[in-house]
Amino acid sequence: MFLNAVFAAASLLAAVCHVDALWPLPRSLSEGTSALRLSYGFHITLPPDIASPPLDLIEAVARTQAYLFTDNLGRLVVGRGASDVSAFETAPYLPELTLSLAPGSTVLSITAEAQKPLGERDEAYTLTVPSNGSAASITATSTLGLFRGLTTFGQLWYEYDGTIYAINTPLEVEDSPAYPYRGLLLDTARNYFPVSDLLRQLDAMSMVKINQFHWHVVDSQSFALQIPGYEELAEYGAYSPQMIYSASDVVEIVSYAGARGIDVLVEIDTPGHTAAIGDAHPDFVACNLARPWADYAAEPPAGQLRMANKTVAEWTAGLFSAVAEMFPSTIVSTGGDEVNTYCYQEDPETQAILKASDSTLEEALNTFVMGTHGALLKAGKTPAVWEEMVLDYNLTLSNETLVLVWISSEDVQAVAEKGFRVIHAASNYFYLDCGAGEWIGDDPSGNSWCDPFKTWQYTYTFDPLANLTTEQYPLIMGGQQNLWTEQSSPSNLDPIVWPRAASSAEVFWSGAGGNLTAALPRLHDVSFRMQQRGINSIPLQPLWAVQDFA
Ligand code: CP6
Repeated sequence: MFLNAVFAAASLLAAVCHVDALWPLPRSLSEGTSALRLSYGFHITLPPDIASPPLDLIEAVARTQAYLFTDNLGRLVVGRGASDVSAFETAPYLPELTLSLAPGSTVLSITAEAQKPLGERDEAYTLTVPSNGSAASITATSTLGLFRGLTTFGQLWYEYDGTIYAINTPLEVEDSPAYPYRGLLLDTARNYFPVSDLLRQLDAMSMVKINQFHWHVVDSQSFALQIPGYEELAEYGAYSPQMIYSASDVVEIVSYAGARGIDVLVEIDTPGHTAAIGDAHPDFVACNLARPWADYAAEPPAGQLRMANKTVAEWTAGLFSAVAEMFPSTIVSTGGDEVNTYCYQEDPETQAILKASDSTLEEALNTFVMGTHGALLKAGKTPAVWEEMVLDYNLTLSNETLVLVWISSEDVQAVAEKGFRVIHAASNYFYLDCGAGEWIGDDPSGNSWCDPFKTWQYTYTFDPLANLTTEQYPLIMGGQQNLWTEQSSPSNLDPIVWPRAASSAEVFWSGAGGNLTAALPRLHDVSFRMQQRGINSIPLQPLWAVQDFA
């Protein structure tokens, strides 16, 4: 009786002081309460049966090993009451982590696995950490799975007074993502970000197993991408010659991403959001700098491609062929949000073309989109579009088209009813930014000072399958948080994104239904670990906060 009570109290304590920092939570996790120390000679062994392991796997192993000794995630745990250091002062030492691929696995690089089509990316792994000092192991059927396992392994370790230790062994993790697409959108057109800032975002993304960088690289404000054969666009449309992503920058970004299990989905938003194309090609753009701008565009400056013009449509298709060659991803976005029809009604040239061909604006849009999507399909790509392209217009889009829902998560149902695959990106859950409203003076009241900004807690409560039928579930590919950068620059990039963007990373890896109270200390640890690795992630609570609110 007495003993039972002691055991009950002990296990309750273990539950309350559950201090590991796994994020996102694995699909299946079983962990004990024994401490384990990392041996000073600890090493990670590559799969012995691979003759020449891919370079990106070798480098990932080296990074993981180095982080174990530099993350120093210790002060947090002590502050939480796990200050009985004797528990690990006598703990066994872990000498080794062995990686192995299941027999018969095809050995590709992490990069090649990450760049596969959605649904073919094998991210599953098993991680075992015994408590007695015998070797830990990660097994998988792909190098990408091994990489995800390394990320999880790296989250187990704390530091106290020079000792690196884990407190939750023996540990068994069996893991794979609930959704294949877990993304982050960054807009580099409203404000420019140096390449080093983007690489740092990729580091942070990989820490929480985000696997898709949606790069909204150009927009009406600036055209920052140098495209072979179309160099004039950045030459005239960028903010400055320094604020351009060169073709070699793109190679660097894409390869840095790939080595961290991230695919780069580039977006050239068309036919709206294209005023900057008019800097190089004034004739291609209607309503460029029209007044008042609010009649012609969602935000200034107005200007969108003369999509009804055959020359413009063919030129744009050619642009997508060139873009498709720059990016190894199988997905490319042609945008399609916020097309302003009034602009085309007011554009004499567009009206003359429509009249001469006896066609409607919608037909012209369909021809234009069939051109850009045709170029992508010919290059072996899957087109992605914003939701208006399927909800507001009757276009003959391929069934394979991926649809990004941004206006409201309530629109997901309608997109799914049309049979398209969906990526959740809606402003009512997934927007990281403080919007354009304040800048253009929409709401001087001060009430919505930071709309559509969402807290990590709110994003975390999202259910990706809400209001859908079971038949529609397979259409949900995952989702992403978005940073539009009208009011962000390198000065606030990390703090406005991290750790909030980790919120959807867990929703789409682990599935809906996570517990907010239990998530807070784990996410706080993620943020702290990010800071240790040079990402300026913000805190969620005082450094020494006691976590036992429950
Ligand atoms: N830019 C582009 C934007 C937005 C979109 N597309 C946007 C719209 C509404 C809000 C925030 C951002 N700034 N190209 C919508 C996909 Cl609230």
